[in-house]
Amino acid sequence: MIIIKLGGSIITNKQKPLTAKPKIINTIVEKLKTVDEQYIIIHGGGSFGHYWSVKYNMHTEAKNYDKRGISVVKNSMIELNKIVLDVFYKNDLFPYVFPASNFIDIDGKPIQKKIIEMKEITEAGLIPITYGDVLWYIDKKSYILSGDKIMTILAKLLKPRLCIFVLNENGIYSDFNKKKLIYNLDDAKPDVKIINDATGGIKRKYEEAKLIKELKLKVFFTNGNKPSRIIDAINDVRFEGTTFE
Ligand code: IP8
Repeated sequence: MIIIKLGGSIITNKQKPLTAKPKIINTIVEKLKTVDEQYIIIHGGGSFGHYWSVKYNMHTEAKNYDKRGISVVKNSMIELNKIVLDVFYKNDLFPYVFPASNFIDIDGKPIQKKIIEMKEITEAGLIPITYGDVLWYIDKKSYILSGDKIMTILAKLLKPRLCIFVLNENGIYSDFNKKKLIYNLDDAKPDVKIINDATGGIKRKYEEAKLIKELKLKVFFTNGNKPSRIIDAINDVRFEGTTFE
């Protein structure tokens, strides 16, 4: 099986609050129709969840955040998730929404049997779709759980053949300003200094990818604006993007 994370910057316009990119989502999903393997989708928050979490100063650390902030972040993620779900459904791919609160306990620990349930859902021909969200925590606190972190949580238990981060960039760069692409992350130093959202942007993705690699799993970073690259990664064809294995 494969786990694919659709980054918030590819499915939304990060410069415009609360603006999705349905056309791009659709071109990606059209390509995914050709995939003959089970997969799970995770998506990020982009100009929905991140827009509000930055406004209400909400982070990955569990705290007593503003009630209005908690509500509005959660609502906005439902809104974005619905857009994603509809695109899958309209393409005759059958999404099965699986919010993170289904498989993460109040103490932040993954609930194994619920994660295994996701695998069973894929086996029945449905596509579990989950997303970064605000989660409730002990002592009446809450925190932002990044979709990147969800990737590691699911990968640990499900041991997918591939973990693919779909970005609005070609992959991970050794120099972000010059967009110098790293093809193989094993022998290069990435430029991941830029942190432009509530959960750590590209730095967070890199940190999670390192953890996934330690599990002896294969990670790809690729550009969702060229969805055929996702398919190349799946088919193990030489592709434009970053590999970490
Ligand atoms: O975009 C965080 O998910 P990410 C989503 O995967 C929220 O980091 C609620 C900001």
